[in-house]
Amino acid sequence: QIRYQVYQQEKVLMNLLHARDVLQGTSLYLLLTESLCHHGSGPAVRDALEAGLKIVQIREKEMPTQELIEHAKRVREWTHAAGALLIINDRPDIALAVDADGVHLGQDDFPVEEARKMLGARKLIGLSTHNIDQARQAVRSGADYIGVGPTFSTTTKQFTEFAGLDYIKEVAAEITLPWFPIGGINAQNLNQVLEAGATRAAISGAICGAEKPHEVTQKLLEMFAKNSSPS
Ligand code: 3NM
Repeated sequence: QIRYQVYQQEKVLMNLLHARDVLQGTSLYLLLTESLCHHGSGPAVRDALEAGLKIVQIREKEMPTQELIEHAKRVREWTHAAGALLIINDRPDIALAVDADGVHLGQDDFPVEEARKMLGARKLIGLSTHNIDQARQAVRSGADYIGVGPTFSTTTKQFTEFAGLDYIKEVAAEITLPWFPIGGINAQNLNQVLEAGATRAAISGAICGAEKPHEVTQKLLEMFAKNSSPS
């Protein structure tokens, strides 16, 4: 019995180390949304994983819960097979149900501290931030990574104000958690994001909506590799 418990604890620790290692070492983060995908979200995410993507967030604001669970289970199989992390937007309960690696929260969702009570140390918690005060607060709250945006204008989410490249520069100067610029980023403007001091980015429309998600993912990964490794 004791040996089994030790084994279970080791497994949890290994998963935790693995998830944090993958997060630390990854540059490109995909937000997967069915309605944005040119050929459906299944082909888009499989294509991107095949090209080397290592983190996928399922972001489905309107999908009914049972459908979302079934969808997340399929993406969980594909991400496992690719050694990639799976994050669920907004829903710690679904992250637990499908054994995802973590949850991504917005400023008005579950507070990080409350989500941590549900998920424990085992799961990653990401938080969207839109200014440096929110970024500092995210660090204090115990988030594992932060989103930093919106960088450029985007139709994927409605915003009235843009944090822009200046916010990236502020974060680059002081935040040591893994952080991902987000909002309207694509292969045409990624270099501006990298020049502002980022080593990572989170992207939805430019990959999901691409005619060839594999090609775009490969191109983005090459651009990151030419820049520098995530630190
Ligand atoms: N969050 P795309 S910007 C979901 O700034 C989301 O927190 C943002 O999609 C933030 O790559 C954004 O298609 C949209 O612009 C990201």
